[in-house]
Amino acid sequence: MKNKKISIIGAPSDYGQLRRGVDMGPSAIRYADVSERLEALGYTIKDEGDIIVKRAMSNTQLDTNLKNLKEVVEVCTQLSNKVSEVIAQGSFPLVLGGDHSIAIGTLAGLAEHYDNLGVIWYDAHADLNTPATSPSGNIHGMPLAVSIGLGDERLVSIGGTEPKIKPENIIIIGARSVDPGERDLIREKGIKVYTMHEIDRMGMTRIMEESIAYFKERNVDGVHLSLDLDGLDPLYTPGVGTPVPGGITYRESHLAMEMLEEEGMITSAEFVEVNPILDERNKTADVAVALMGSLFGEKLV
Ligand code: 5AB
Ligand code: MN
Ligand code: MN
Ligand code: MN
Repeated sequence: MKNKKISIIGAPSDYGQLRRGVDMGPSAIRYADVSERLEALGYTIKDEGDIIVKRAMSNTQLDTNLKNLKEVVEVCTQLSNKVSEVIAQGSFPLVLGGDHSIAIGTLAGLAEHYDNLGVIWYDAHADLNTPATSPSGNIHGMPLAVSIGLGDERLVSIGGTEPKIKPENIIIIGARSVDPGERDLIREKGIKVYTMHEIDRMGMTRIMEESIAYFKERNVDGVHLSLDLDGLDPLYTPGVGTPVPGGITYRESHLAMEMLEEEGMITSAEFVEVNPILDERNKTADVAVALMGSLFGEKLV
C-alpha cells in the first residue's frame, strides 16, 4: 500500500440487523492484534477508537418497515464524518464493523473525496435491497442500493443527496444469496457480479485480474474494499450472522488480497459482520486480521 498511515475506526453497530453481538466486532478484531500486525509491516497506525453507538436496540422510527432506521442514520452520519476527516489528514481509513449497514456511512465519507470511486463488495449477498424489495427490513441488506441513491431518503441523503458511487463502478465478489429484487437491480444497472459460479469456473486469479483491469478502464480515482466476512465459507468464518454455505475459501481470499496489494489500488477498506458471540474462539476476527495482513503487504517468505 502506498499510503503508510492507517487510521483504524471502530463502528460497533448492530442496528442493521436483529442479532446482537456484531457490535463487538471491533473489540474482537483489536483483540486479534490488528494494530500490531500492520505495524509490523511498517505502517504507522492510529487507532481512532470507536464512534459512539448507543447500546439499546429500540426501533423508534415507526413510519417505515426499516428496522432501527433512526439509529442507523445516527451511526452512519457520525461514521461518514470520521472517515472524511481521516482522509483529509492523509491517512488510509480502515473501518471495523459492526454490521454492513455502516458501509452507508463509510461510502458517504469517501464520496466527499472521490468522484469516481471503485468498490469491491466481497460478500455472499448483494446488499442491494430497497424498502420495496427487502424480505427482512434489515438495513445491512441495503447499503449498496443506498449508496447508488436508491431507498429511504433518510439513508440516501446521509452526507448529501447525490449518489455516493456509480453502479458501473461496483464489483461484487462471492455472491450466492441474492433476492429477486436485487437480481433485477443488478441487471437494470449493469452491476458487475462474480458469483460463486464464476469463482469456481474462472478461479480467483482471473477474477482479480479482470477486476483490476475493469477499474483501470473506468479510470477510478480510488478503490474501496468492503469485505463482509460472510463472503468466505462459514468453515473459515463461522462468526457471522447470515452464513451461507459454498463460499470463498481462505486461500482464495488471501490471493485476492495479495493481488490487490500488488496493484496498490485500494485506498480504503472495511471489514464487517464479525460476530464474536457466534464465533469459535475468535476465529473470524483472526481471519479478518490475517486478510488485512495480506491486503497490506504481508509476504509468506
Ligand atoms: B449482509 C437478505 N438479503 O436483505 C436481506 O450480511 C440478507 O450485510 C442480507 O450481506 C444480508 O435481509 C446482509 C436476506
Ligand atoms: Mn454484506
Ligand atoms: Mn453478507
Ligand atoms: Mn451478514
